[in-house]
Amino acid sequence: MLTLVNTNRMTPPIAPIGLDYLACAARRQGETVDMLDLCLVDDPACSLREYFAHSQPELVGLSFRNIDDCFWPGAAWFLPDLAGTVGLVRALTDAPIVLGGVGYSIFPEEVLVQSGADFGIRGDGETALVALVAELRAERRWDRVPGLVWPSGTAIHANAASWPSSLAVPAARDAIDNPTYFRRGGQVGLETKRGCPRQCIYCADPLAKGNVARLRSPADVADEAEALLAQGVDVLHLCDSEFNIPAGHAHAVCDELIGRRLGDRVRWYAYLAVVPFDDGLASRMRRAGCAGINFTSDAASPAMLRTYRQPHRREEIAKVVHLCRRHGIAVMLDLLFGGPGETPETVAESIRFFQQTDPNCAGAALGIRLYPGTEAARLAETDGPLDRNPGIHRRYEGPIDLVRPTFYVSPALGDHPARLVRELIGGDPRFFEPASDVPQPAAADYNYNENQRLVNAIAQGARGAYWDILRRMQPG
Ligand code: B12
Repeated sequence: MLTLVNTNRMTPPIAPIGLDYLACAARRQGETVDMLDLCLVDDPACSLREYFAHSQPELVGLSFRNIDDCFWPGAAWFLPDLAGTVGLVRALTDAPIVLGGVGYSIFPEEVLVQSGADFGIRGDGETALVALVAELRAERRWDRVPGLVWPSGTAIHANAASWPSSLAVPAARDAIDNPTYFRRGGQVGLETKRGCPRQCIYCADPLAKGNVARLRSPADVADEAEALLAQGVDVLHLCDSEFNIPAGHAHAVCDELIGRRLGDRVRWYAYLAVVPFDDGLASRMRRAGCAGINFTSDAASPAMLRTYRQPHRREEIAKVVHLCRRHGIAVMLDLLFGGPGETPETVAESIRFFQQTDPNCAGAALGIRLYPGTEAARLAETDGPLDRNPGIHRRYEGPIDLVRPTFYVSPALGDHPARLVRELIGGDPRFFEPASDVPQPAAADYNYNENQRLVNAIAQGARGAYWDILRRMQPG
């Protein structure tokens, strides 16, 4: 018997869809699976004690979705909480403990060591978890478990990441309490693919999901939407890095949803790259139920678009906004201020351009969360070693440790970069502006970590992507 534990307690709560898939896949292989969802209980330690007083699983799997909130100046870090949960589980059961999830997969060795777990699985969990259970029962050949990371003596061994090229993800979605997540979280996730081939210099997705898009069959995606609909969940958020990469698959998924008349029964939101996007895709997405798109636009200054390695030109940003408006799709543009080479002039240039294109809203994030091995981390070092780099923003002392939330803001933005960006936005209500240069309690920002405004709005019936809920609450 296997016990899966969701450790993510952030609010508004996001359904742990990875665990939904894992439990369903393991049950199909004949395993008995218990689910312990610490997000939906009042006292996690008490729930763990009660559970292990009566259950003796062979393996306990903990999911670790977010290692931090990726949001400056929030910079909340969740590894100490995970280590606490591992310690408590260890005290309550002799079963080995395995970790998984995106937060784990970005830093597989560091999180394994610092949390004290026995194993980790980097990448997809469906096949790997069942393979681990099989090895625990038989020869214990850890080298045969995809993505497995494990300590042996003073060394850490790591198999190649578990990124199977053919995706057979179960579509039942019946292992977690999706209706409660819908009621408290306002939308529930659904994947059409995994992995991202784009080159954005700052992104962690290729580290956790691989840099090849691995596609699900459109029929499976539609089956899953129907399974969620049958549970009363009719607002979805796609969990693809970018829905339109590759575009052919996006068209095929939309056709399947339209063919099953799901477009009339569900509303959904997605992240998209600015290119490729055209009238045909916008129209299909709308007919398939798409209510809103968040585009990874990053900047409108040509210099910063080049730095971020975005393949689009700013004219294409204006085009996608226009197409969304024409087809009645709400549109958010995501901006990332403060990358290497950013100056007050490039910030002003981007803001002016976004104001002219007139999206429903624009998220003005400030500061790049640096991940090891990314081009952003390498470029940041051109301002000097990270320990003495004037662009580094962090809330911890001592040597630079990228496992902890560590951000880069171009030093050319001065000592108060958030104030500068806010002044340039000039109170335009379409922007979610950087909160402040220091964290504020109950800040009215668009960090979805402990966002009480969102929690309240959802409790009062708001549904949809969080940006869509928040922008409807913006003054003006
Ligand atoms: C969609 C999405 C959102 C949507 C979620 C919508 C929804 N209803 O689900 C929204 C916009 C709400 C959102 C919010 C946030 N997100 Co987000 N999100 C994503 C995205 C694109 C997909 C996540 C997902 O569900 N994937 C699909 C599931 C099936 O995959 P999975 O969870 O990884 O599970 C698989 C494996 O990891 C593994 N696995 C999972 N658990 C376990 C457990 C065990 C034991 C094992 C063995 C394996 C295993 O097996 C699963 C199946 O193969 C990812 C990036 C990405 N491409 O993954 C970012 C991502 C996870 N988010 C991120 C962040 C930071 C956040 C926020 C904190 C941002 C903020 N400050 O507001 C919030 C947190 C919200 C919350 N309550 O947790 C970061 C996390 C990085 C980090 N440093 O930790 C990511 C990686 C984006 C990024 N590149 O920076 N997010």
